[in-house]
Amino acid sequence: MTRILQIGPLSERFNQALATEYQVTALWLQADPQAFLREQGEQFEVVATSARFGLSTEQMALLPKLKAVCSFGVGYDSIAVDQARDRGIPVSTTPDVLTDCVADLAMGMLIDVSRRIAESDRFVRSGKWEQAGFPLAMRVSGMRLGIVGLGSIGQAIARRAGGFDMPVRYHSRRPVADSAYTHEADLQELARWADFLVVACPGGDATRNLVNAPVLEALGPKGYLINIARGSVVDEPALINALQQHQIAGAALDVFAKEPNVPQALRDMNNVLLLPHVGSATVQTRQQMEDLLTANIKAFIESGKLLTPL
Ligand code: 8YV
Repeated sequence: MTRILQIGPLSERFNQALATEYQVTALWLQADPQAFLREQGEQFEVVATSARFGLSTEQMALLPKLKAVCSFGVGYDSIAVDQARDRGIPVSTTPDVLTDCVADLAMGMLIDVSRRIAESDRFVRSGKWEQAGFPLAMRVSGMRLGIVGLGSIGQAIARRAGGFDMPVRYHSRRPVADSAYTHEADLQELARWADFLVVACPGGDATRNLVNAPVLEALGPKGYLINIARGSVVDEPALINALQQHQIAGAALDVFAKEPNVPQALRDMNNVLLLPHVGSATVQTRQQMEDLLTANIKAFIESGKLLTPL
């Protein structure tokens, strides 16, 4: 029977269902996970993990019989995909099922930070409304939206922005074929043009600190940054500096450089919306992500093929 190594816990229902169906070892329950892998890593053929728990280069090296990696989530920057490719090990993620929810949240964050929704909620709760009126906010409809990365999530954000009559342009390494939106090869130029810059590209080495000090400066004092991708894409100290120097108007962040640690400087600012990495976190989407993870594991064990390989 194929032995599965599960790196970290998902929902209780998922953990139980997987363990009922297959022979599963929970790595997170081992006293010393690394020592466990050194001693027993050779028995596992399939890894079940998530974008959060990943599978490091060191871990993968301790799994000599590994044949497939099945992950929950669309990001794979935490998984040693280069080593997997070199060893001919296929990796699956859970694309598409989370696209709508992440794009919905990106629009929600954009509207929140510009119309100052969370900030005005704090204003009412603290009793300040009885002393003064709330300052004016920034318009959303008709404003310019720059998207970094026009994959399926970026495209879903662009479609939603159409409902707000927002002109859309995007930056990516290569123009997306047949896209109706204008490609901007220079990210600084896109930031200069945009009122809102939404980060929707993959994380990892290729995009590390792509949104840096010059890009934030180009976004300018009336521009907002929204990040639903990975904290690694934004130079976090440069972002804090740009906010403190009022070089940009505000930011809405669902992801951070060292989750779950959010720098105090960001927490101290009223024009910053902070969310605990909840882009895909709805009952419906998380269920679909777990179902797709299970379906990938089942397909691999039964047919040797993943349903949604990278
Ligand atoms: C996940 C994510 O919720 O899909 C991704 O890449 O970041 C989120 O949807 C989370 O990271 C799962 O572990």
